[in-house]
Amino acid sequence: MSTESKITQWASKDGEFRRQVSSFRESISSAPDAKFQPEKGRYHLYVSYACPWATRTLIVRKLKGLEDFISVSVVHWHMEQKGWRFATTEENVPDAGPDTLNGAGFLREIYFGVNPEYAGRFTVPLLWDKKLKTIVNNESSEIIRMLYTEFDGLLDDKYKGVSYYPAEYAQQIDEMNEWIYDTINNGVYKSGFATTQEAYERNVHRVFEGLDRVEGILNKSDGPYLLGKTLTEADIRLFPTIIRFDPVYVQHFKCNIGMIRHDYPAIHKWMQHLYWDIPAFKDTCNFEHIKKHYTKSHVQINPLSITPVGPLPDILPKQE
Ligand SMILES: N[C@@H](CCC(=O)N[C@@H](CS)C(=O)NCC(=O)O)C(=O)O
Repeated sequence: MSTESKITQWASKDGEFRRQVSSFRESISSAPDAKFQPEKGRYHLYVSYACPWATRTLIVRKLKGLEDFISVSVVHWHMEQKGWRFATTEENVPDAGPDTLNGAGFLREIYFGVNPEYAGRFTVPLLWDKKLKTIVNNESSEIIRMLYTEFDGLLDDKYKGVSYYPAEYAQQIDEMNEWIYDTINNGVYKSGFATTQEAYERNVHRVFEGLDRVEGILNKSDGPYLLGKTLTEADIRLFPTIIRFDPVYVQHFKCNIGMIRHDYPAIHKWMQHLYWDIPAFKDTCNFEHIKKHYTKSHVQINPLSITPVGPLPDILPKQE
């Protein structure tokens, strides 16, 4: 992406949004000759609480007990023309702050610091190596998999050997990830960023076909998770989209054929269980950042940047 092109210009000329492939694809690995060895305090995650992809990495960091191992910087929820930026101390933005590691004002400075020719988008999450002062990886689906296993040699027994991608479910998880990513995780963006009626309609129907399919799976599952009794990556990857659905995607991305709370009882129950019963999901969810980011950053969709108040509450309490 040239620095001149508009950061908010998401859709291609045909009106369809196509997500760019991530550029930094190295791995933290416990293999003896690996460049990026697992070490306490060596790595840092740059995230946005608004971003569903970054939130996956925060969920897994907490589930795996890695909070003392991997530090985090949270960007300002407002993404402007130059992309994600860091809040200054004076601004006093709740749950966001300066980049104390690299002293960057904008996330793009970190990308350019590693590669002055970098031509991609300046996305979160970004996994940073403090030792070699470089980017390890900026693809959430790969970052979470490193966290499942590669730090196990350093972790307490409680966390060791706990993988959210166990071999016996790997094939099922991969299959689910594929269509859930296409129709739901990325589907809401394809609906919301479409710039033609046709592209929007094609994609919004696919979002709800995907939700119908998930609803069917949860109805048949002996629960409470997508694959039954075991919490897996499939749940972790779906949750950040579902928790944003009613508060943001219904109105902002025009995914308004139905709502989770009114039309998808099994998905609703699954979401409420994850949020209310497992701290890794609730503690990494920040509705203020979520709601303000989408509605105030995408000025092509919402030129006055007014954030809708409802639906209230952001998530309903569990019914006992
Ligand atoms: N494939 C990436 C996608 C990450 C992504 O698209 N992040 C968005 C925020 S939700 C971003 O940082 N966008 C900034 C931009 O595209 O300029 C991943 O899953 O890690």
